Amino acid sequence: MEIVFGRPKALTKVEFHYCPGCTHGIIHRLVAEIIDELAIQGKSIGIASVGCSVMAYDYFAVDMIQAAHGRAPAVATAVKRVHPESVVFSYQGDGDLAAIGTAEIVHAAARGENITVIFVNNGTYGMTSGQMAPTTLIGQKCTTCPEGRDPGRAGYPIRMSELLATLDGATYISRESVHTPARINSAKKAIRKAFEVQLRKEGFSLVEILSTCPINWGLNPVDSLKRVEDEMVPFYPLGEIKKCREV
Ligand SMILES: Cc1ncc(C[n+]2csc(CCOP(=O)(O)OP(=O)(O)O)c2C)c(N)n1
Ligand code: SF4
Repeated sequence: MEIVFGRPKALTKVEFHYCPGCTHGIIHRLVAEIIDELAIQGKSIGIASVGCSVMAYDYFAVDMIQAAHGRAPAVATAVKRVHPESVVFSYQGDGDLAAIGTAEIVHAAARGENITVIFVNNGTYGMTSGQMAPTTLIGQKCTTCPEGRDPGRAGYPIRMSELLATLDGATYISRESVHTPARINSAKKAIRKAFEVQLRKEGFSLVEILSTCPINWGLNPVDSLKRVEDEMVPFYPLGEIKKCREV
């Protein structure tokens, strides 16, 4: 019998540690499928950040480096400049990329570094137990804002993708989600485009993916997917924000 669905070659056999209902695992799989389809496993180098995905270095069957909080785009810059024929991607949460790593991501995009960023936005600091992130929605409860995020005290959530899209150095930016099968397919297409931009040496590409954190949101996996649709998507609209050249 022909096997039509299997584990991507670009994923190791290590079992994910993610909580039930966490969509980090789906996103890992999509990245790995694209690495397989583009046949770039041998020349891919991933930069894991901090946060729940810190152990991405155990999961992707490619060369991996782990960067301190927020510094993944700077590390990716160095790796790509030293090894321009490699395919370099960072995998970063919103606490990592949009808080302590704001400077690194903004300047990597502004410089038009030929790297690909996978930005996983779950609106919270997942690993450290659900503190407020720059992306936490107004009114969203978290351990450091138990009454819900109050803009008078904590300001407003940042739409990182729109912000980065204003930079001339950014070539391709899309916001995706993985809360339905159709959205998973769309996210996969965007990840492919982002890697293709890098392969064509056309500059900085980033795919933001709205993701769940059931354990810290205090919701079951099904209600977490519903929350993405009902609460996150209205504030973080899906689709390509900066289109690349179509080939
Ligand atoms: C310099 C530094 N500051 C703080 C931390 C603690 N820390 C580890 S993970 C994390 C939150 C990460 O959240 P996010 O990037 O949103 O990823 P998630 O866990 O939600 O996937 C923090 C604050 C750290 N590791 N390094
Ligand atoms: S804490 Fe949240 S982001 Fe981390 S693995 Fe669990 S559900 Fe996923």
